[in-house]
Order: sequence, then structure tokens, then C-alpha cells
Amino acid sequence: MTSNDTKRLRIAIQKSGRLSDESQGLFKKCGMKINLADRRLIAHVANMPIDLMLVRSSDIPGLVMDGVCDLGIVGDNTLEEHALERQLTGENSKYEKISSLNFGACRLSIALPEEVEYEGIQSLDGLRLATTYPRLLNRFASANNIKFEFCKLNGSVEVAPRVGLADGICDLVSTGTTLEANGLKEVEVIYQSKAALIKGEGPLNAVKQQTLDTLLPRIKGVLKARESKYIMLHAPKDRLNEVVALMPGSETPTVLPLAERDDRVAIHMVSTETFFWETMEELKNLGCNSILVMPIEKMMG
Ligand code: PRT
Repeated sequence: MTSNDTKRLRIAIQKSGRLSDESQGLFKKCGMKINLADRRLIAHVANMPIDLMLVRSSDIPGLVMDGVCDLGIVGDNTLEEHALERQLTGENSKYEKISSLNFGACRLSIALPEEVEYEGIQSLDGLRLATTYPRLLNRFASANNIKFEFCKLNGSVEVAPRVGLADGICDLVSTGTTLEANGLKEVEVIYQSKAALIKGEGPLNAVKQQTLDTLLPRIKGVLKARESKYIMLHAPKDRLNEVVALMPGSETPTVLPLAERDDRVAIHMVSTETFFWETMEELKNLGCNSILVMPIEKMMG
């Protein structure tokens, strides 16, 4: 039985780990009431025809590609590695990326012991590298006409050079702290990754499609809201053009009169750009006050 035999949209998310809180948080902001109290494999969403399957991240691409789950949230790194592996074994590797999500950002990088002198990609030729991502690494090697020996590890990759298992590593990096703590330096970024919402190939049944049609604009609304800020300030009327010109993404600010003040106005706007302290200081120097930059929870339209 595939997931399409039921009327509840089944979505796979990471049970625990770096993507789990963000995935659940995204769905909660989309209005889902999720009952996670007893941490079962499947959590029913009380107010929508959706079930969340709580699994390991590495199982999510396969569950979606095999039609066990309709959708999944997984890092591009895990997805791409799994797809490449399936292509080699002739298994179905098809999926559709519905949306890139703005969390789980990291890069897959080759790192060598700090004392090794790095002289460009060709100097990596023939090295033995420890990695959880041999297929992505192999693709990088082929594209650059070099060869690696692989040592496949599913955890603690960063200790491999120190214990003599490998010359270097190819692992995920976000802040670089782990590499530094293990005496390694990043020499090549081979892949950039973020979490993504994926769907298996082929159409959903009509009921599930309707649920997805409701969910998707909400997801987009939450993502857009995260990147946006609501900006409010009071400005001198005679410097309005200068003030508006300073505000990031300010094509359509709302300008409102202030009670009992003919010389000043209130300006409100939504901005998708970063609002720097320097801009706030410049606005203050132009005579603005009550400058507020606020997060937005939801957006639509
Ligand atoms: O669920 P499962 O056990 O199968 O997966 P997992 O072990 O990969 O889970 P988890 O929670 O570690 O990672 C889930 C996903 O989070 C990854 O597949 C990436 O898409 C994403 N992600 C983002 C990261 C990182 N950032 C990250 N920094 N995954 C792992 N790391 C590790 C990295 O492997 C290294 O050990 O963090 C360390 C490096 O971090 P920095 O900050 O010191 O550079």
C-alpha cells in the first residue's frame, strides 16, 4: 500500500536532530496542531488531514521516492547523495523539490590537517578521504578529473585523519568550529545545502492535492515573513523624500498623518532587506524618531 491509498497527506520529517525543531516549527506556524507528546513514529495533525512521520533524516529521501510518504523535509546534501546512490543501483530516484527552506544551511567541504600545504584541487588527487557523502565527493572528483580513495563513516568523520584512517575529510560545515577544534582546515567547498520540502513523483489523489494546495501558500507565507521586517518610524515632513530613499526596499511605504503634528508623519513599510543599525542612525540624523523594526509572523498576498 502506498501513501496515496489514504486521504491524509503523509509528511516525513527528522525525528530528532538539527532539522527537527525547525521542521516542526514551520508546520506549527502554518497552523498545524501537532500532537507530539508520546513521540510515536506517526504524529497526527489534529486540525488538518495530515500525518507527520518522524524518522531519521537519512531515511527521508527513500520514503518519499518509494511513495511511502507524500512529502518530506530533508537537507539537499542527504537528498542528492541518496539520489546519486539510487541512480547507481538503478532504483527510482525521482522527486520534485517543492520549496527550498531557509534553515539547515551548511556546506559540504574537503578539509585537510592544518599542517598540510594545500596547492589547489590537483594536489588532492589520490588522497584517502573520510566521508558520509561518497557519491557527492565522487561527482566532484570526476568533474575535476581527480580520484580519491574513500573511507565511509557515518559519524565522527572529523577524527579520521588524527587516528590515521584518512588523509583528510569531506564533511558538513556550518560555523567551522568542529574543523578548527580537530586541527583541520577547509580547502574546497564542494556543495552548498539547505533544507528542502520534497514530493515524490506523480500526482497526489484529489483530497491530498487539496490539502497541499492549502498548505503550500502557508509555507511560502511563513518563509516570506521570516525574511521580512515591519518598519515604523516618525519622520519630519519636509525631509520625507530623503527618509524614504534611505529605507531598504521602500517602493511603497505607507505615509500617515500624526495627531496634532503638521510637521511630522508616520511611515510604515514591510522590507525584505536587512535593516542595518547604520541606516537607523542615518534616519535619526535626518530627524526621525520612534524607529521600530519588528519581526512579522505570517504574510499572505
Ligand atoms: O537524522 P539522521 O541521524 O539520519 O541525520 P544526521 O545524523 O545527518 O542528522 P543531523 O541532525 O546531524 O543533520 C541533519 C541535517 O542538518 C544535515 O543533513 C544537514 O542538511 C543539516 N546541517 C546543517 C548539518 C549541519 N548544519 C552541521 N553543521 N548537519 C551536520 N552538521 C555537523 C557536521 O557533520 C559536523 O560534525 O556539525 C559539525 C560541523 O558544525 P560546525 O558548526 O562546527 O561547522
